Amino acid sequence: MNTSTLQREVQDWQQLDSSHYLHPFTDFKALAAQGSRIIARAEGAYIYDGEGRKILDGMSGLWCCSLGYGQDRIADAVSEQLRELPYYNSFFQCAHPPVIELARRLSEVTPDHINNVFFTGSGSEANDTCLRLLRRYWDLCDKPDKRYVISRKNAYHGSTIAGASLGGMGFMHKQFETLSYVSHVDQPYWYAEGGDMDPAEFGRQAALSLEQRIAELGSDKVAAFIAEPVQGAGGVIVPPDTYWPEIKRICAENDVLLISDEVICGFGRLGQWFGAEYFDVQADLMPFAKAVTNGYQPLGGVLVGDRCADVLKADGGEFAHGYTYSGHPAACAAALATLDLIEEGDVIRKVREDSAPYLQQRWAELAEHPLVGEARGAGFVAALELVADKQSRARFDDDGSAGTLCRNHSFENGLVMRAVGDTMIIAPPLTLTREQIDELVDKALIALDATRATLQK
Ligand code: PXG
Repeated sequence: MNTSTLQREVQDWQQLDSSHYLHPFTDFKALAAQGSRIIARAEGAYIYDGEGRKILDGMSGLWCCSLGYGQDRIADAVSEQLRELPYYNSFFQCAHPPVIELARRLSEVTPDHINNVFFTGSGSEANDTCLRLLRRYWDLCDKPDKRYVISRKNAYHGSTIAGASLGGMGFMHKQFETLSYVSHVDQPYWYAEGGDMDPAEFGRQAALSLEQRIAELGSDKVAAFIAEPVQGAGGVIVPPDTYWPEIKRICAENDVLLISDEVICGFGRLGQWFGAEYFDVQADLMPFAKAVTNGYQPLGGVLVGDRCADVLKADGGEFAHGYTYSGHPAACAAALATLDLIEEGDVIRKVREDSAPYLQQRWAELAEHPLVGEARGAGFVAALELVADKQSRARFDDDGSAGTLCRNHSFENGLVMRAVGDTMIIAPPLTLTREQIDELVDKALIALDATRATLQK
């Protein structure tokens, strides 16, 4: 196909797109004026746009394609499963081999105290399921007053009513009625909120806001605390080392269940199977999604610790919850193939011992750039804070404009970086080679230089 035909095709796609397709988290009018980026295909760590440009995908799709694209084993597993048994449900005492096998495999890769799983179609549904599980669990424990779920400001837990209520995004809360029994406490975001405090002290203080809220509500009223091990969509916020040990203590002392939202951190992102393990946390519930199928099929779920599962399974009666696509055979087949690839490729150990330390070392070099106030990260996630003044950490006046500029320069220069306000974030495929890590950091640097040049105009 010659370029002019391709150009026309892209424009046609853009036209049809803005006429008929309501995108997620999108200003429809702005999109129609600008036209969407049409992504046509993908291979390895790269996506290709409608003009055939090759772009290193620093976000693994949307934090989900952790093994990169072109994984034929997953595609074949899905296709075979669709021919064998394309659908059957797990209601009415039915089950099928892929869902049972996946439940078994997940209990192998989770910490010892987690041996059960409830399947959903997404991370949001997984967090809805957490709320349903919590209520059932505490009712069965004869503690029906334990109703409150404490979460954190600037958390992201999905976009259903439950997910978005659990999340701590003010701009989302403005657009619907949040659940009355969700309460938000401080996040451990040292760079933005730590001021002159030292990070360790700040981490402790952020954790103590949970203790204080539990005291205000009464520990007999609090069901659980939910948190991402590292906040993802909020801007890759890596808590100070002091944070999680305090959280563990507070939950244990107050008999408050701990939910580790593993939708982003799960399946190797931090160089451990789960983010909770990276921080040495034993969670009671672990919602997951995304990388479990390498993004090849929509699948989520909640990994349920023995403490809850034992109660539900003993004399719990019917747990009146489930989705048509809970444990969809093709999605389970995709997950099984993904687990095979992770295990056979020794992916997580390689990330932990080799590629993550290299990525973090190279990423840290970006802190030298005049626009960068902080370069931070953990495992295979990382962030840059763009600031007007490094010394005072002063932001640019128009919050988000520098981030958007940098994101656009980055894309034009062949790298997907995401902007959260003026925080640039990456979560690239775990399979990046050292050469590709160099390419990523080099391209990020070019994007920073271009952003600075534009800002100075
Ligand atoms: N929990 C966490 C920690 C997430 O990151 C969800 C739950 C919800 O999952 P579903 O599958 O329902 O989307 C997520 C999703 C972003 C972005 O802009 C992040 C997510 C979704 C969409 C956009 O970084 N995370």
